[in-house]
Amino acid sequence: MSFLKKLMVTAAFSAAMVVNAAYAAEHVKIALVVKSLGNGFFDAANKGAEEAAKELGDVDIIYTGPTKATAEAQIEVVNSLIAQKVNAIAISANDADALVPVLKKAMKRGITVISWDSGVAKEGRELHLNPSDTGLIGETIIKLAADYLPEGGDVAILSASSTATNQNAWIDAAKKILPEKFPKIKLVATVYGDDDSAKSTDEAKGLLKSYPNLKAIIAPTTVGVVAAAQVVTDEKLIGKVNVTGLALPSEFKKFIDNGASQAVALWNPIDLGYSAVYLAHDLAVKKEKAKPGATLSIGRVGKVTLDDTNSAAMAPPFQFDKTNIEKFSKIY
Ligand code: RAM
Repeated sequence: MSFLKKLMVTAAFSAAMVVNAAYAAEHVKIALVVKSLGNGFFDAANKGAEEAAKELGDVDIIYTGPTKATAEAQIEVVNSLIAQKVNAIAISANDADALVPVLKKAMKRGITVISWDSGVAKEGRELHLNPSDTGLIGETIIKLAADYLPEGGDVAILSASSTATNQNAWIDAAKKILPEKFPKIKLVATVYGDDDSAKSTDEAKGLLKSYPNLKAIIAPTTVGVVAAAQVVTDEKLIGKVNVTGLALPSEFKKFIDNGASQAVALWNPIDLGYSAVYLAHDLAVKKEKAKPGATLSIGRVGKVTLDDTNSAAMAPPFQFDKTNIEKFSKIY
């Protein structure tokens, strides 16, 4: 190789090195850790995460989670993200406390940690983003059943896992307002389908068997609500048992159409993933600091203000029924 050619090759090589180094230095690796993979709700959140990454320009998203919605499996996932030296972890937790030690370890190594959707206890993250106000969701899930039970009656809850922070908080809130606001509604049982279709199906069948007078199944989980509506459909109980709760319109439209459900609710999961990435990014690049009272940007979704536990809520949920589910089912 001539001297000149050698010089050109070396120059091109160094330029590439500089670009790579800049890329590595500037790109913020944000891991979106979900309760479990294969859940359409989280896939929709990931769409929003990718949208935020594109908009921010300097973000790479690592979408990850265990196959089963357990804290133990998520601890393994987090350990591997620490080893990969990601810049930020945004987690929807399967347990508020069990993940604290591993997330503390991540923070000690300089990784920004936030929780979203399903929270981690205060000491295990910098901030938590709730989809909506917890009390409002608790009231909404009962109202969704009560609206179609003017005479009142027995209802049961089919939840996700028994340690899920978000569902437990909504159920607590629902139980609190029940006696005062919905005196004719009687909550006879709460069971757990672990955000697993097969387990949720079994639990829904069990409820119908144990409580023959059941008027509604309330499933505050997008996985459980589909399983319950399918069981009510298969057991020819449409018109007798109303299935309601939190559902992804794209997965649930057929059960509004066939009458297994009158109405369900949810916030926008795309916006939730988008907002989580915005927050994780701004903390990771030190543009913002998480502290009580701080108002932080969530891009096109707006702004949130942190409370004294460094938590905030994104937006109120929407209700879906025959009049609008078609439209929303095309979005998420
Ligand atoms: C399931 C998950 C998620 C919850 C939704 C409503 O997909 O449990 O955490 O927010 O339902």
